[in-house]
Amino acid sequence: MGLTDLFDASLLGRANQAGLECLDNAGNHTALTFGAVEVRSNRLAHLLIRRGLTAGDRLAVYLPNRPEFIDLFLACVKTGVILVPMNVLYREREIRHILGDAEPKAVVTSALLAPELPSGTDVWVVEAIRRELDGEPDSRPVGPVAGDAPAAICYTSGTTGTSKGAVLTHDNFLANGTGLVTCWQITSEDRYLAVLPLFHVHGLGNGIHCWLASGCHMRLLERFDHSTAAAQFEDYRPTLFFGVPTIYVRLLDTEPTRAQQIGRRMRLFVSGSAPLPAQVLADFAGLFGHRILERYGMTETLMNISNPYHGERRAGTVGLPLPGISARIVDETGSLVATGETGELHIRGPNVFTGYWKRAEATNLAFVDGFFRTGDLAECTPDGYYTLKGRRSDLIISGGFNIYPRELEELLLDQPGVREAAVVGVHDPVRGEVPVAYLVMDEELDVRILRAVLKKELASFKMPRGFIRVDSLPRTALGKVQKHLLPPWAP
Ligand code: MCA
Ligand code: AMP
Repeated sequence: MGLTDLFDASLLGRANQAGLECLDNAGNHTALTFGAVEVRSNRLAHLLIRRGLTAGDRLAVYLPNRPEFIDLFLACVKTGVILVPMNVLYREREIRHILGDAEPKAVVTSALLAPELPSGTDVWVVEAIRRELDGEPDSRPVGPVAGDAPAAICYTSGTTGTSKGAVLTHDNFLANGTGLVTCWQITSEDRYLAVLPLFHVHGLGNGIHCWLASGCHMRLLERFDHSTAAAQFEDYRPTLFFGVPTIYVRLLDTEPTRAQQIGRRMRLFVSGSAPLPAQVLADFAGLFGHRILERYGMTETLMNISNPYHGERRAGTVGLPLPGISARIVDETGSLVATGETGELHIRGPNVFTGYWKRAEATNLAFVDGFFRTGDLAECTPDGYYTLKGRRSDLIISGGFNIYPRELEELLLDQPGVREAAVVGVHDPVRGEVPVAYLVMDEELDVRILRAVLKKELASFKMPRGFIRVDSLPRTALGKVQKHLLPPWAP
């Protein structure tokens, strides 16, 4: 069973029902029935075939949240073409890596973003494609796609500093979508306010799949904007919302009477992608009258562990394994730890990816006894609640976006005058963490020049907030940098 079989309950079964509303930053508004979503993606699927794409080919997307992103995702699902989503904040260096690795036939983007793409890329601009689509048939293009066929390659920054493509199948997304719809009790009565970017699995794997699997209504915003967020809630009157902790911190600015009114209409707020501080959970409950449901996932595995819909949503924990998912915690030797002790979290289940694109060795290392090694440290209580206790590898999560210090350190070392570099995550009340760079220099540190160079090379969320010159980096006898001994940084 491919994903269309799951989505048909909405695309065909609710064809005449309002399904989607998209609002972009310029105020443009598109409202579509599920039937219209079906037809638009069928036409695009025919266009992909006419342009020579077949099952197994890759097609990259470099678009913000807009209806064409959904058309493209569904056209890929229907033809077996593998979607390769790219973060719109990535700059040429980051994009070049993904394109070189995934080797897509083309990149679909907008007229505005097209200049960001490396020269020599086959670029399809949605504004130009639009006219061609009118001539394509409305019907479904080809036969069914197998469940074990890849649906998407999602790039995730590895510990090596280069990002690796996680190959996620139709079955992976299906297991994730059906599990969440069941556990979070999402129905066609829900109204889902979607603000997360569709180029990451939180917005795509959870948001789009819960929408189409349940047949609820979705309002898709181009992006979350904290200055208009409360007004969006008031205007749309959602019952369902998925966010990262930064978004919930931003929502704490809502005026109390407005927050209570919004809360009265809501059914469920879910948080994930980064730790939700217990204080934010408590403050949000006081303001909106809702206890946020926190869950845990990864690009490679989609969702794994979630606090319950009914039952206790325990602060600081990510809850209990989702249906069909096995979790275990092991020590350095691979033995199971005793209850309450910390070790590495391993996950097994139908949600877990098949491996990294063209990286057999990395794939091999990622699995042990059929379990995926998450790299996250965790402990479990006797009643089965998991708490994340940090990571085995270096990772900074800023506003829900991942930053691997190693990538920044390698880039900094390429800059003239930089002899040594160490990047650390520093606590930030809104973004959770922000990166700060410590540099051993052979010459004067000119932060302005450094920033200007990095701006061209890095997505904006990866830009270090501070650049600090030090005489040397603290190291162990074996030469490993002791990041915790670096001098503190204050903004
Ligand atoms: C942020 N920016 C964006 C977007 N989001 N630009 C274009 N499109 C976006 N969608 C840029 C802004 O232009 C600005 O850049 C900077 O980021 C900060 O934006 P600001 O307006 O100050 O936003 P904020 O109020 O701080 O909120 C940021 C945010 C954003 C909306 C929370 O960080 C975000 O969308 N995070 C979600 C990331 C996500 O979906 N992660 C899931 C990964 P400049 O600095 O140049 O001005 S999947 C995952 O982790 C696993 C599987 C899991 O468990 O879910
Ligand atoms: P990504 O590789 O972008 O999918 O990011 C996955 C990582 O995000 C996980 O390995 C965790 O470290 C982190 N993460 C996701 N959800 C949570 C959560 N609820 N609490 C803490 N960390 C989380």
